[in-house]
Amino acid sequence: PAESSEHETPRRLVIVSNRLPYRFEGDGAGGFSFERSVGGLVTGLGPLHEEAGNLWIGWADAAEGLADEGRAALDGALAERACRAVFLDTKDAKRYYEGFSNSAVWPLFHGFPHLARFDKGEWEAYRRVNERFRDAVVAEARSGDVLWVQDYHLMLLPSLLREALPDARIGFFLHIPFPDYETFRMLPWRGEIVRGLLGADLIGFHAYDYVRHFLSSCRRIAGIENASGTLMADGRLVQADAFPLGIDYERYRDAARTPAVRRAAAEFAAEKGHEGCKVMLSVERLDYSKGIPDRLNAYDAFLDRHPEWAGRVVLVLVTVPSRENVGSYRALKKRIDELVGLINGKHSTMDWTPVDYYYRSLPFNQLAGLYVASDVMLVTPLRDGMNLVCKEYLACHDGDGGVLVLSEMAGASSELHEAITVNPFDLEGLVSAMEQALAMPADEQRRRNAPMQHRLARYTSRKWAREFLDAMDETKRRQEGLGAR
Ligand code: GDG
Repeated sequence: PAESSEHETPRRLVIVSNRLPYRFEGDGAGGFSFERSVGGLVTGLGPLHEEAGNLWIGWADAAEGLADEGRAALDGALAERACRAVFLDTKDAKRYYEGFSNSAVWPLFHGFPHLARFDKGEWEAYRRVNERFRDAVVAEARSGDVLWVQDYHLMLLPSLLREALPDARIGFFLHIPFPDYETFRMLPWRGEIVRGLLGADLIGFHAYDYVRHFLSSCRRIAGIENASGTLMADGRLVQADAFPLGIDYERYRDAARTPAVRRAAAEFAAEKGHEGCKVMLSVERLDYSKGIPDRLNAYDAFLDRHPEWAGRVVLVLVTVPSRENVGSYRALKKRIDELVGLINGKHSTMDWTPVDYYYRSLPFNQLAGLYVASDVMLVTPLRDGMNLVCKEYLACHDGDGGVLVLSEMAGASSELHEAITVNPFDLEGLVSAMEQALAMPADEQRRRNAPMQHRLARYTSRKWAREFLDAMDETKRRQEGLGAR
């Protein structure tokens, strides 16, 4: 009987994340231009947001400096796109985003504690911003809505919402790793974060390892035990579980077959003089978690040891600008610029440059064209919650070869074991992986890719969202069965 009306009238889904799924710019005359944002989160949730009736609430980061009138105009334009903006105080926004989120949580959760800064003022701004988000969500929420909070910027929001809307359906998904207890305990506000998350009914992670880490922190920090991921927090049943995010497989598979993408791939090879070269590709936000210098050092060592590959291989390195106001990102950019310069200076010949380097974001067709044109995809992060680039590459090579070299530190590696797996800290291992990838026979490439492609085609981002939302329904039923809220 509990099944009843739930499946007859779909509930409205309210997605809440740091950023909205659009970038926008004012034209100075009260109008705005919008462009879909780039990033893992939007790739995953975009298709769901586009379904009728759903809503996305996020920070209007480009709205600073807009007067009330401008904000009203922006609100109107966003409403047409099923979005609602949260406006933040400029100083708080900086301390919350560049500060606590990206200078404390991001480095710590990715296992770079030496890069983490724990600043009380930034923590307080993080709390205030989470409260601003609570106010924005409460102003929009209708009874029956599913409130789905996304990611590490908003870890206090589930419990803030729970206080304001005790009966709400609240889900939380973390897109980055949850670190082991020994790392997490370094955070001065670890108790507040754990309790903040426990305001949700369902807490999702990309991988079981992250679930285990979270549960162990609940036990050791808050004294809350669990049975198979079920916890009791303040007398309320909460479930933690793994939901590995997939991609919109058909979109990439089909894009790879369009004339525009085929043309982009062919032009790339011809114009850059890469004909006759094997292409190794890497694409990511410029981020220290992605292992870019380690990969470049390995490529340098590979070229040292394999002069026979001179003029026959090129590494296309696409780094997308990210968090440029955070010091550690600027330092990394400098280091990568230098390394690319060193490698090209050392190995180039008059008609061959070993690293083809881009520091910008590419339009979708060009990105897909690059995937198609590449013989080897190097995805070697030092730590990555999931990583979608490796999945997109395989989808663009549907039914075909192409070699994926994948870090065992990416969440995706637990699903993609037919790839060449590497420890990204092991220079020798990276060099051997490059050798193996460049020499792999075509039939072996296809044999390895087929089962991975099959899995990715089945477990799409839409399926991910559906499973998460079904698990929320299930959690609610169990709560009702217990007579708990
Ligand atoms: C976080 C977690 C997790 C990249 N460059 C361009 C471009 N992209 C698109 C890719 C892909 C997305 O951005 C990147 O997603 P990733 O998953 O690889 O990495 P993060 O941005 O770090 O995402 C990650 C993810 O959240 C989802 O939960 O997997 O672990 O760190 O879709 O295609 N798109 C275009 N031009 C580019 O230059 N158009």
